[in-house]
Amino acid sequence: MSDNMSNPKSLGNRVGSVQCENTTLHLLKANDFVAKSIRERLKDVCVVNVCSSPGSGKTTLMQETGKRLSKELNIAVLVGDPETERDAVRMREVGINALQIVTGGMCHIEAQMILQALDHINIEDIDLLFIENVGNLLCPSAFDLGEDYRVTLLATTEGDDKPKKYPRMFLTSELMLVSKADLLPYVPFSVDAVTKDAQEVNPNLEVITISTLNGDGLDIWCDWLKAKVQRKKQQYSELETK
Ligand SMILES: Nc1nc2c(ncn2[C@@H]2O[C@H](COP(=O)(O)OP(=O)(O)OP(=O)(O)O)[C@@H](O)[C@H]2O)c(=O)[nH]1
Ligand SMILES: [Mg+2]
Repeated sequence: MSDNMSNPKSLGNRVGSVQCENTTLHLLKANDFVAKSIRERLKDVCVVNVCSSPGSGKTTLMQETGKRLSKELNIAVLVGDPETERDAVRMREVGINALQIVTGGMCHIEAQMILQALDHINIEDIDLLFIENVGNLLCPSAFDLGEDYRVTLLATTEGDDKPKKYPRMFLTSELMLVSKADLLPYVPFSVDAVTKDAQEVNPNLEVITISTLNGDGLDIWCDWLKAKVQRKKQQYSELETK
């Protein structure tokens, strides 16, 4: 009996091609629909979607930001990971209101996950909602989560060639944070080169260089955030008075 006959799933020697419909596009359309309803719901909350490769320093940055801003702003974090609640635990340890979204192995957060999570936090009291996305420079870039701003961290240990290799992430971000700046003396990484490449991908991209270890750039980052929260509140009060 030929291999083809014994295994009904084998394609054997068949030749030709199959034109597959791109169902991912439909998935993204559905995602965008949910993202729009999140924006409707969070009209007076500034939402910042924080993206990066695994380990670039997202959770550590949320911890430091919480420590610096929690007296002025009510902050909550929705943190996505394929498995474990470790990041939410780390944030709660420093007093940040954090809810873990366990994606069950998925490499990104989708808008419907945010919508479900919103039912579990007291959103009325929140000024600033961070979403820590799953560590990945590819898939999260395609999913609008209803955020106002997308911020992408790129650590000095990752290499300065990443913006052109993963352009969509940088194209869809408002701000790039060059993280782990304290390691610059030890790694072959040029802030000028990465800024040039990233701004060739997205001329409107702002860039701040930070280190959570020695505090470099964190005041500039916090001022950036406070200005965005203020702007969102102003937009909301203008909407209300119309
Ligand atoms: N040298 C240095 N190390 C840092 C800095 N920020 C974070 N780290 C370290 O980098 C490692 C990863 O940091 P995390 O904050 O867990 O990174 P993450 O992006 O949240 O990681 P995932 O959630 O797994 O994607 C930890 O060992 C941190 O202590 C920094 O500014 N400088
Ligand atoms: Mg993390």
